[in-house]
Amino acid sequence: MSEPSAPLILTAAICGAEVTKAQNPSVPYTAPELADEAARCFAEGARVIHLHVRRPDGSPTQDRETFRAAIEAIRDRVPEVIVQVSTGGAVGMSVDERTQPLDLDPEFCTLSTGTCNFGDEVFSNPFPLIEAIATKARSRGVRMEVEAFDAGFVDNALLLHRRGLLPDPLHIDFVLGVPGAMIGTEDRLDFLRSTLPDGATWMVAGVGRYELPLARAAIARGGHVRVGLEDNLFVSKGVLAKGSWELVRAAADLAREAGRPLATPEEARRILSLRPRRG
Ligand code: KMH
Ligand code: ZN
Repeated sequence: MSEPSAPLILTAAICGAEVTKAQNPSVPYTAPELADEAARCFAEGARVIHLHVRRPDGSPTQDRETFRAAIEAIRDRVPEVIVQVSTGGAVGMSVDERTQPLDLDPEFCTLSTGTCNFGDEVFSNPFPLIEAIATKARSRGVRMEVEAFDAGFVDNALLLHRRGLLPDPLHIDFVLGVPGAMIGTEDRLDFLRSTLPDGATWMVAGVGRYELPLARAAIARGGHVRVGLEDNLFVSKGVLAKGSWELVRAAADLAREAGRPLATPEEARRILSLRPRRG
């Protein structure tokens, strides 16, 4: 478990699958827009870009070639940044659709380890689907970040870990505040942290109004933090963020206040146990 003074890894969730330009014009859709936003977030201190991609009309896709174009554009602008591809995609996508970006041998991906309500829909992750995604990621040497939207997701991740499908050390993102799943209060965070084995690393992604309060709580407890328009469109009540970079800046300000240095890209790769990039 990391110390409250340990380097802090900030992840920027710049796009997501659900938020739209109609809600916030700064949501990026195209490869150049994604690369511009990634560069701005990196400049503010983000070391990981959690990546979804869109069709030109903004609809979510997990298309391999769309991911390839986005990753290449991001790499051209910010070669040092860690790109984490989503295998969650959008509600209703098949496992074959969701795992397409793994064919590109990314260094990092997500793995949602349970099923929950997601607004008025259901984010469905039955065990055979979770195991199929984990098996494909493992076979290609892609490091996985567990996305835990609820307490049972953590228990499922521990089960997969015991079965050898999730390698050591576990790295878990507590995604709290999704309508229909666990809320983003500090008592929930403290309970979830208490369930982790020694050596696991953890972070929070607070959804909506929970984003910055949970970031502050995680920073104080030695955890890592994800912010960005995927999770929250506003920098303060009623004020749209000008981009994910503004939310990264707010999280970096919280880190400075708390005396947490921001991780360099090298430190972030070491803390996250990432393998060296293959080009
Ligand atoms: N869009 C959500 C339904 C992930 O990226 O791995 C799932 C999600 C998780 O965003
Ligand atoms: Zn996502």
